[in-house]
Amino acid sequence: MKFVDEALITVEAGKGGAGCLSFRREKYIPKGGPDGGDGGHGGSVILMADENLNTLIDYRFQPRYRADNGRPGAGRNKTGAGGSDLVLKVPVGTAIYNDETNTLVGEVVADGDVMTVAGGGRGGLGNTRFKSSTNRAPRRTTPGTPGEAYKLRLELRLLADVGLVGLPNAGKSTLISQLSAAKPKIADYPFTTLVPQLGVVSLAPHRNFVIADIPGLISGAAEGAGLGTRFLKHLTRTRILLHLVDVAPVDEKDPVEVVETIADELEQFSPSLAARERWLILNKVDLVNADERDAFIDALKEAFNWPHPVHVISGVTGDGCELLAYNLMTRLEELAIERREDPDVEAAERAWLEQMAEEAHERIAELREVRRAQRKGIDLEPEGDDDDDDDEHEMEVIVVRD
Ligand SMILES: Nc1nc2c(ncn2[C@@H]2O[C@H](COP(=O)(O)OP(=O)(O)OP(=O)(O)O)[C@@H](O)[C@H]2O)c(=O)[nH]1
Ligand SMILES: [Mg+2]
Repeated sequence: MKFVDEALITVEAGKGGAGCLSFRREKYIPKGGPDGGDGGHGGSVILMADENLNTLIDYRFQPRYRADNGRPGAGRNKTGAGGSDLVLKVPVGTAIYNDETNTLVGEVVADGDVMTVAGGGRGGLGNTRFKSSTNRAPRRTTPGTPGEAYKLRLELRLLADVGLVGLPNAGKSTLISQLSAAKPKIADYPFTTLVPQLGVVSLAPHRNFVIADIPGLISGAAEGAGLGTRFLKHLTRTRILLHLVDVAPVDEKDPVEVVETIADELEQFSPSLAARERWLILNKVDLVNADERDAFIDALKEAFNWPHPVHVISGVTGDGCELLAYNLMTRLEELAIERREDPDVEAAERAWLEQMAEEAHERIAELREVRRAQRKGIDLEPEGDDDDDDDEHEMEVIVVRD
């Protein structure tokens, strides 16, 4: 199924039903009092997180949603039936923005989380409500109030503990397939991975974490080169990033420079994401001659002078991968304990996550504007067409093989 991580939808809650104007009319009771019931409440539109979903594709096909109206009240003081709520299932990790004000409405981050995004209108009052000692035959009723209506932007940001970054071909997908049961496509050309993939790394019962593989970044990614940086938003919920680098690339590029390039792209996308704990993974060591390996790696480590852990692995042979998984698990557990034990750490982490989400959201909105402007310049769009969400564009990748 196609991976879609943004969708623009309109939601409209149901109107409240009108209050009823009615008087008792019964045999032998010539002047019965008022008996008009209230209208029913309108149905609300509710989003619910469902762990079985991992794409927002359905919302591209069907962008408009309306909940039922409440039914009008009736005589004999009968309240109208309430309109049913409309429950829309979305993937876990969906953030909801009001598209007009560009503000975050909320997010659903655990299976079954619900959020009312448009509240149903209130039912009107029937004339019974207006009965008083001075007015025994009120003819007054109120109509129901309208339901709330909004234009919402849904943004999926996947939930993972560890995220992979690196150039295309660095071996990200190979590593995730080595560590987890995920079976991503692996090939010796750039942009093999077109959409994010998640893998669960299991060390023991209750000791597992989720790792996210995203499309590779290239120089200029922040301006949209290659697949661009938009998939980086899927790393904004992670705790640790792994920066993979091929230590023996066919083009013989300097690994230190390559890593700096990617770090610059990260920085341009979101400074707070770039400042996240990022481990350096020197990959493809199997390609270095066994007798030169130690000296080569030592020299590289010195050149990098990395502030966080450095691991030397081969995603293909599996060398160093088990230790990497173990150290990641241990570090994630350590971070979780720190958050649990110190409310300040927890608050700082929450602020950090929010900041990353905000920067990602802003950056992607800017890129969307750039794309829209580019398209407007290239082909003439019909007036008023603001259907800006055809990310299908971005899935078209030209692979250059030499
Ligand atoms: N010799 C060797 N080759 C590797 C290693 N890891 C990955 N490769 C090869 O490198 C190529 C690219 O690997 P991928 O895992 O597809 O790389 P990627 O980073 O996911 O690339 P994109 O999806 O294009 O961003 C493939 O031909 C892999 O077989 C390794 O540790 N050693
Ligand atoms: Mg890949």
